[in-house]
Amino acid sequence: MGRRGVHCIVRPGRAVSLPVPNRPSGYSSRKEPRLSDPNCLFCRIVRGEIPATIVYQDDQLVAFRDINPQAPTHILIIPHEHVATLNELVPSQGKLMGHMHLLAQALARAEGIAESGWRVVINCGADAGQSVFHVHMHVLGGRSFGWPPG
Ligand code: DGP
Repeated sequence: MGRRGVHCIVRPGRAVSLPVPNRPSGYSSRKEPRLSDPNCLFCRIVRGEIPATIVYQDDQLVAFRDINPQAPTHILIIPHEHVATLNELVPSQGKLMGHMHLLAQALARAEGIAESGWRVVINCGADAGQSVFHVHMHVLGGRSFGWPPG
């Protein structure tokens, strides 16, 4: 049990080796991420200032149920550190993004949707409908989804 009675459903800190892709053009050159933004809603959830139904947390990530679920399972995974959008991601955060995907997989299993199918969505910017500017991964499942997305 962790902070506020949270259950860890996956074991944090497992070593993962991911292939390192060639650096694509347009990669951000910003080196140091900003750790926390006092006015950011999701930073405030990380700090425990705003309540949320947290299903997992470790020293890098928090996962909690979306306040406006679009499917029977709708969980948001966020990093502790403040990254506004995928456009601001820097190479040193690549492992963190891998960690987010592995947590999504573990949550899908825990929610019983791994076999029926599930979806990961990261909205980036206005045209994608991003409304909270702290990178977050939607983990959705428990119903059929259409394609292409609306
Ligand atoms: P996006 O549109 O990709 O930026 O998704 C933001 C999501 O965040 C949206 O599905 C609703 C959710 N959300 C916004 N405010 C809160 C909150 O205070 N608590 C929780 N649990 N979810 C929130």
